[in-house]
Amino acid sequence: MKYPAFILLLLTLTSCEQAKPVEIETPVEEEYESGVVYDALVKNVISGDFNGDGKADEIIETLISTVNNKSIDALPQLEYDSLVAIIYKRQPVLSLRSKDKDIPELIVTKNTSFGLFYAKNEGDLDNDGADEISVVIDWADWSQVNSCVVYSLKKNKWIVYAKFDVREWQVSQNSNFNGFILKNKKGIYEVSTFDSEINEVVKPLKEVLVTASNNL
Ligand SMILES: [Ca+2]
Ligand SMILES: [Ca+2]
Repeated sequence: MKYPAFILLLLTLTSCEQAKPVEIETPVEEEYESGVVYDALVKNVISGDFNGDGKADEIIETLISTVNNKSIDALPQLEYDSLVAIIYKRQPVLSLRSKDKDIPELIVTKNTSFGLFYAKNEGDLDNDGADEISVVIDWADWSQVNSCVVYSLKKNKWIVYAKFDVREWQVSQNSNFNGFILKNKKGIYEVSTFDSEINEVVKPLKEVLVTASNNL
């Protein structure tokens, strides 16, 4: 069978496009002053099957300045106030990225943060074959008041699956801390959250699920 030339061209272009590897745009690292001691900002790498295709995925935390589009990977050894000032100056975007083209970038926040305070693959909380991921942001602030947000990838889009109040000391002051979301003896998922009136409280996960309308 003979195809007209333009169809052959179209077929060639289409197959070229499919074969093209998907590359994540990697921002350039910040340049750091010589003679100044820097501490690395440790980036979380979270493994799991987040799109439910049966293959393991890796999601990598990124913190990129919107001022110069460079990755913030270290901070100088200065007082905390000065570090907060640097972050305010850099105006970073915190996101989670994967090399898998089926997993879109998850923008965690465009507000001032040092990255993630906490991240965990929570397993498949809603039994749809794909893992959920929980994160707590390391805000550039002076407060222990925070929230844990659970994300789920649905139809190629990240949605907020659950959200609840936490205090950072729940993690930092507990050497045995093994997660905000745990199964109880009956196999029901429960969250360790924080209520301003009754302090730390354990409640069923279903009570902190975010409804679809809140995701619009
Ligand atoms: Ca996968
Ligand atoms: Ca799931």
